[in-house]
Amino acid sequence: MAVLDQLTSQEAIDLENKYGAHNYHPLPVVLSKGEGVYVWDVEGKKYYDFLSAYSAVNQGHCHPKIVEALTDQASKLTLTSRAFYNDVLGAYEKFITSYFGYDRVLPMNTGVEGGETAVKLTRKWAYEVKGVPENKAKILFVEGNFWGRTLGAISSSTDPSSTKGFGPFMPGYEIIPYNDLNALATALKDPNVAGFMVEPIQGEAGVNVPDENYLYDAYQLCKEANVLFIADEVQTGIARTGKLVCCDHSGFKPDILILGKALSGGVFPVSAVLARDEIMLTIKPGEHGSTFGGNPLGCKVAMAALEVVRDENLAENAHELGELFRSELNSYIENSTIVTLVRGKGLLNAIVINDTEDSETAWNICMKLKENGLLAKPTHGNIIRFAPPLVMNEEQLLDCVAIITTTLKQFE
Ligand code: IF1
Repeated sequence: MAVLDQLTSQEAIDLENKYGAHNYHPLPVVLSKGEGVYVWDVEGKKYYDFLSAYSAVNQGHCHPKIVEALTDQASKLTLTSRAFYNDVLGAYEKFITSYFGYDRVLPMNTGVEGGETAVKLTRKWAYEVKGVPENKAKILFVEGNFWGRTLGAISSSTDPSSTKGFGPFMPGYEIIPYNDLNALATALKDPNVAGFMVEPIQGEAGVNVPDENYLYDAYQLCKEANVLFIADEVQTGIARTGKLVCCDHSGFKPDILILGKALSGGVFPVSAVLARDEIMLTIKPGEHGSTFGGNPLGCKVAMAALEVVRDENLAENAHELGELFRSELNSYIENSTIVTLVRGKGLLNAIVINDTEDSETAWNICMKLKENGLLAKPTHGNIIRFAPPLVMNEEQLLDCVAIITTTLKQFE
């Protein structure tokens, strides 16, 4: 069979099993086309995408404006490296710093590179501005965090599936409980603490939404301790939770803002770290970067992706449809024996199945959802994350609610 022939689903799965690393356990569906809120498998079956590539396609699959930006630039200039200037990066930097309200941006590619960049900036700032003794800077992380798969990222993880077998780990990290201001206040007593990195809502941990006042009060505690508040908005940013970034719900601007995923609408890997001059200018020429960081292709795609968010009012849409989704699911939960709660903000939501973490129930529900035309995947055993593209309309959302509740009924 020539690999380029149209594969059946099973043939595609067999190829991955035979030739690829087994670092994922995907739902058995093989996608070949995406458009807006829909994806199609190789046999032509149509699905609602309720994962959005982990919130990377907030603007919908293959958004024409973003794809056009990609194809236009792709035939002009894709990559110069930062050894030379190009005619796109500066314009992008002006655009994105104005869009989010920061002095400067350091462009990278993946979300975890954004996190690594934020950690390096925080340490540099600690030594050059705060006056922490060399190599003594500490960064606080919270239990249940997830910011990627590099050794720097997993060194802060409390999840054995992220850490087991990958030691030894990065020093200078301290883990405190999430949503616990007393624990943060105690940890901030250490003068060597330089930063506090946190997801405004913990995605991978199961869409954990902290108390309403947590983020703002945490930010104030950091300010009083001269510690940088680092918001990992790789998953919660770009309108996903009903505001441009999730911290906007709490009315403060993080000292360092990390963006990724939907920054490019899922068309090209683009991440960004935004900060004020005092922090960003601690990194000098030759001290940090990446081959593709700030490439003209990614910059054009990101500008188009951000224009779509603004022009199509995706944050407002996510807010309204999120309210509707949780209201509909809460009505269902009143008479459910298997679903204990629905939680989230905007269109980042999850339901908790009242079963043990290692139960097959959530997986089996997702397999049945797939049969019924909706794709979602469990996170941590008994939690199912629901995160459709933010371009969804009310009729489509209610159609999805019907699919979800009809499917759940089969497990009651
Ligand atoms: C996988 C999880 C989600 C992230 C936050 C940084 C990153 C991520 C809050 C790193 C990435 C991805 C990674 C992907 C699956 C997905 C994921 F389940 F792993 F945790 F979304 F919840 N900060 N999350 O969520 O960004 O380097 O991947 O671009 O590794 O399986 P990245």
